[in-house]
Amino acid sequence: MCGIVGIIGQRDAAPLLLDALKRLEYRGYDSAGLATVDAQGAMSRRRSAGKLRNLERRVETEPLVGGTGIGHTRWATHGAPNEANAHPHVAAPVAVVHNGIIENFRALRDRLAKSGATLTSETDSETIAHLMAQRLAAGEDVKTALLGTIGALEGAYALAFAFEGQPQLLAAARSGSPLAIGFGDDGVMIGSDAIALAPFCDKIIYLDDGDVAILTPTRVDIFDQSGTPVERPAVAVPVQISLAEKGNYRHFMAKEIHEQPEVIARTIGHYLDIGAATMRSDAVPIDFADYRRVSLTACGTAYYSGLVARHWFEHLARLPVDLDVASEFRYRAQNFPRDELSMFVSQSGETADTLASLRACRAAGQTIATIVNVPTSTMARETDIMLPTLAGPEIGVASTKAFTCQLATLAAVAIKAGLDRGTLDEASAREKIEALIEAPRLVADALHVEPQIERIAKIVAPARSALFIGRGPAYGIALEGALKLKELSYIHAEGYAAGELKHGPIALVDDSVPVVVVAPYDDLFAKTVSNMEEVAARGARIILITDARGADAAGEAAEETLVMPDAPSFIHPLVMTVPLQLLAYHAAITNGTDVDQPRNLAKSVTVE
Ligand code: HGA
Repeated sequence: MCGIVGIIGQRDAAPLLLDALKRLEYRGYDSAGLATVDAQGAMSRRRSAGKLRNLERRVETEPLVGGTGIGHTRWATHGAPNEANAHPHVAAPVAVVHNGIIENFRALRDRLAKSGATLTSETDSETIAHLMAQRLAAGEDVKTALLGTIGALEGAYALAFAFEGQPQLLAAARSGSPLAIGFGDDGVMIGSDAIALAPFCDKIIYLDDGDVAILTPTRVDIFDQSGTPVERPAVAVPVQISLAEKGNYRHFMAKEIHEQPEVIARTIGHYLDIGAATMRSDAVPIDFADYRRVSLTACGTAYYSGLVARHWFEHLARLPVDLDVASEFRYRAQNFPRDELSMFVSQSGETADTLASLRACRAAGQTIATIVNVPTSTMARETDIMLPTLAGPEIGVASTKAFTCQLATLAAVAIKAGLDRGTLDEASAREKIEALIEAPRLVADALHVEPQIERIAKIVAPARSALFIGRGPAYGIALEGALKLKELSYIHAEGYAAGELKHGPIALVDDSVPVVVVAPYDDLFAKTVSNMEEVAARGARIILITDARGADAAGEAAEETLVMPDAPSFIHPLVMTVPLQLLAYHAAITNGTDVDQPRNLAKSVTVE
């Protein structure tokens, strides 16, 4: 959340900064701003509320000169998303852009106000510019001032600074929120992630937590918290990152939904020897026989992958799973015994709560395994065992292909756990592996229901409220379906365990509430159908998502039935996810909402 860029180059910085910000807009898009410093040292700033294109227009009419500059695209945490709160914040001679939350900002604001500073925004971030400016005014050099400033901050930050009067200088710091420095033909750059820097840089350095950096055109000096110089390795920018384009699709989300057969296949190929239908022995370097239970922690969509995976681990490996959302788990983590296995799931590998949970488990002496889509991310670097999802860059804010790749990875890991623990014999493991190998083909088949879903989306789109129900592995999928619909179309949607409906939410049901029933033909099918009948009896408009056998056995209650390809029950969650993604997508199109950048949301949630 919040995208940060900076550059010291030969050409005008503004177009490059805007270009890099476009690649970061998925991290926040409620306002944006730039500050540049020209060759004489004069600083200018442009900021705009709303999307980045507003800033672009502003810069077209009021151009910015200067080869050095910083930029920001914001997802507001403190203060409304208006121009005054947009970054960069300036306290002469300092301009700063910030990603994160300064938790002690009230105390800092009070202190600054008492010392005569005039704060012009409601943000926590502006305090950083003033703290830095006061230290420089007191005669400190930039490095000392920066170390002193961050010493006063509590919370999380990635920071980039530019300085009036210093056209060849930028500074940066990170704690909690990610930050990278890149080197390219256009100069030296700062960026929140490799995606921002990919077109400009071949090599990047990731700052570690606590690092500060001083950048000039010819050198980058990095120091740890104590001011001691440190070296951080330069890594090549992953090539696939530069491929983050929409292609012929109208939205990134549509492209990402349709990419699923390919990226699931790629992910499965990492864990399974497809030809031999066996596990790749080195892909999951965990011996699950060593553990009596595991914890599984994630946020949002990734948490729902955990909900499905808990079912797999408990059924295939008889391994109890303590599943929690990371924002709760991080405050429980200290209660877990040493020598246990903690697993984390995150698309970006930067999710603040999940990262904090990971660190709490590490401090508690646990072994850490992380399922992550960005192999260069902080979580990927801090984990003991990295279990990659190979979904490629996911730009649409609502997660689609990352989710199904998380499911594919967790399915493979659960099979491994069953083998390790002797709860899954070779023949049963082979059956599961063969099922998983079928997933890309069946997901591709599932995409063929799109024309029918476009029509059904017109039933759902006008609704004020919708319910999604499922049981067993389909419960997590129902929750994910409800989350997708609310994220994209702003329709209130509740996901519920089908058996829970009668304990409350059934009170919501009338003929204005579509109820989406996720019921593949499995052991729990008949139970879910009973729950479907209960809502049908109360007038609900039912959309049943099932397969051919389910459609035959379901009776007449559903107004619409979406028939998914027949699939082995193990991979039902992967197949059943597709129509829910398409339903949310087409409901959003019908309602005219912004599919790739839904209101109030941002990707890569780097604040608590
Ligand atoms: N707290 C700052 C930055 C917000 C942020 O990093 N969001 O992800 C603000 O509200 O401007």
